[in-house]
Amino acid sequence: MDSLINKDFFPSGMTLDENRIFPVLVMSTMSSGKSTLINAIADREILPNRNEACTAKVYAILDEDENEHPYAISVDDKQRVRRIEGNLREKLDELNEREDTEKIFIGAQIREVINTGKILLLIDTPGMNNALDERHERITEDALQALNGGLVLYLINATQFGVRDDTRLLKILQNRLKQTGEALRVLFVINKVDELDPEKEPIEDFIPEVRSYLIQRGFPDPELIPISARAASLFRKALREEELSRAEYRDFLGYYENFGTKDLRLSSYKMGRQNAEFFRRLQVKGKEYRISELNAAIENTGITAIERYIQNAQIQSEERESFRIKLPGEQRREAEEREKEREDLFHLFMPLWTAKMRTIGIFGPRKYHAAIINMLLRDSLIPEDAWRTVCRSPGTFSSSSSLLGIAEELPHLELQGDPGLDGNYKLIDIDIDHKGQYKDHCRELDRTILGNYIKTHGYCRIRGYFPEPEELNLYWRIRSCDALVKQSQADSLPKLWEFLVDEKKEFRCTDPDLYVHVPLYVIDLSSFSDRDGDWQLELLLRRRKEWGKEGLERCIFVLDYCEKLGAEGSTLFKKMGEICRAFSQQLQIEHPILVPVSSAMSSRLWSVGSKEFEKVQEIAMECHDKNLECEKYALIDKAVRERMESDLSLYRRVKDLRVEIMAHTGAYVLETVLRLQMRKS
Ligand SMILES: Nc1nc2c(ncn2[C@@H]2O[C@H](COP(=O)(O)OP(=O)(O)OP(=O)(O)O)[C@@H](O)[C@H]2O)c(=O)[nH]1
Ligand SMILES: [Mg+2]
Repeated sequence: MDSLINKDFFPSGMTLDENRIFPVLVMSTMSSGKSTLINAIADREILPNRNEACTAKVYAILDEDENEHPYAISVDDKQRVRRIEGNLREKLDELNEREDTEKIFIGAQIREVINTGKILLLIDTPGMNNALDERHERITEDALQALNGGLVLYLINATQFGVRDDTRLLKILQNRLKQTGEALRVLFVINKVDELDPEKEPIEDFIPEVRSYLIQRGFPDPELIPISARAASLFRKALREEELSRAEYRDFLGYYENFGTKDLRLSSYKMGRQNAEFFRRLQVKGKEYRISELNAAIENTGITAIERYIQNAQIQSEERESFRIKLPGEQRREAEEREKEREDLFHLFMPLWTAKMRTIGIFGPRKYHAAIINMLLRDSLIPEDAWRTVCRSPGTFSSSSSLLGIAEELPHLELQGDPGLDGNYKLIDIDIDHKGQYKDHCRELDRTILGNYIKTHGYCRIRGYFPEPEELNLYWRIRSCDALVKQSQADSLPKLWEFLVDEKKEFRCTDPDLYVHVPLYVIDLSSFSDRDGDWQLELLLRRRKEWGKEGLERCIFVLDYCEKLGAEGSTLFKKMGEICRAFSQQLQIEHPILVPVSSAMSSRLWSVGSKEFEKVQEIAMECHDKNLECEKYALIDKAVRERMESDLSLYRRVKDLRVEIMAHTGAYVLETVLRLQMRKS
């Protein structure tokens, strides 16, 4: 079924999912105690109630389970909304009088009612008295028309039973029920029962009388509960330790006499489908008992309290969200805050590959970028040894430059890598589910087996399912793909991958940065100043020719193998200086982005489970001995550094030793820089 209340009951400026609302509308003739009853249920004096035509507008109280501080939102006749806080009682009295007020929404906790999938909306209406104000009838009728389902509490004033206005109002209710059918239920509440004179009009006579009156008016099986809303509201006020006025105190005493100590137990008179004959007498071993008396006795045994308790526990075990009325501005603000929070958390818990990213190309003279890729993937899935095995096995070795591509078929994630000067290898096809189990080709695959697979099968597709934030299919395809040249006309990268994988073809690749948005160039920092360094520079100069100066300036230079440097912190500092000089003198690049890392350490850390304290501690000691604090020496501009600092402080909130060391390996710095570069590209 659709929503129980029409959307147009709410002004357009207010966001409430009407499908989540369970409406309970209270209606009656004038001064029957509707507002008093609602105040008693809400356990606070929030609605205006007086002994004269009082409620003039529709009041709707939204039960916000977590909200201890009521607030209101007024809607005027032009559907403008305004939030009201502070002394609500006074302000609501004022709004009640104003001509242009149309409806008032109140957000307040109704303690004894627990919201489930639907949220209670208690609606107070103006009491009908045609002689006084015809508008009241129309307002009430409109509110009733908004209900497609839910519950109507129809109050019958015991002191004015059967007046003409009641007949009219019952007719209106009945017309609506004909339209809604079963979805809308009605409970008849006989109020002011305390005013009945027990001598002249005993309650057990009065209730059947009301019942037959309702049956005559076309309600064939009415459910009835007699109450005293005023007594309830005064007892609750006393419990809240609020000051009672003199009149209230007088009534309080009288009510207490009746309800507190003696035997006026109205709850035992509730008349529903099951106990319609509560006034009937039963025989137990020849002695007569009234059903209502037995009900009262049952109530007193405490069993019903347990039942209510069980019911509440059952309801509370359901998953519930808190609910609040929102106005447009607040909504926007909140959405922004939420987005910000989400983004922060995202940073904290999501590895880079789930971020919205573009193609990252990994370049550099070294063949073994596995550790760097593991670092970015926050995993150790790609076995370093496996790469070495593959690359070194004769016959699969090619002298051509080829491209290592790690791609995910979702459009926002691609990783490509250049394995260096040589390397012609493919990986296997494995499915991994989020529990780390490998399906399809190979079940309990460990990293060595993965290596062997790479050797024999020639290519690999690893598909992982990751549970958060939504299920992701992550595909990596790692294979030789010189094909990019031949297939550069191919309209989409995924198609190209498909082609390559299916054909198992090998092509030469001359333009590996074809699809790269953010180039990541890996330098071996530990050997940069010896002969190897000259060779590395030589390669960089070649890149400069291919990519131009801007190409290199776009690059993030990952200075790897920091763990191999000397233990003194100044060593890294000195090395950074050397690199900067070389960049400026030989490549004419003044402000390169330089991120020192230790991919080996980071990769090792990712391979250690977060619960393997001993291993983590071992790595921590090693980092400490090596004085490894890569994050301190990154050469990045000020804004990036600030972002990095705030990211790091966020990471450090998770007081986990692993996180702390991971920061020292430069992993998070690299992620931050990458994210910012990706946003720019
Ligand atoms: N004796 C007695 N008086 C009650 C009871 N409930 C409410 N009253 C009194 O009845 C008067 C009207 O109560 P309201 O709660 O304003 O009634 P209402 O139905 O909201 O009135 P309108 O909004 O004008 O239709 C007040 O003086 C209440 O104190 C009750 O259970 N017993
Ligand atoms: Mg009222």
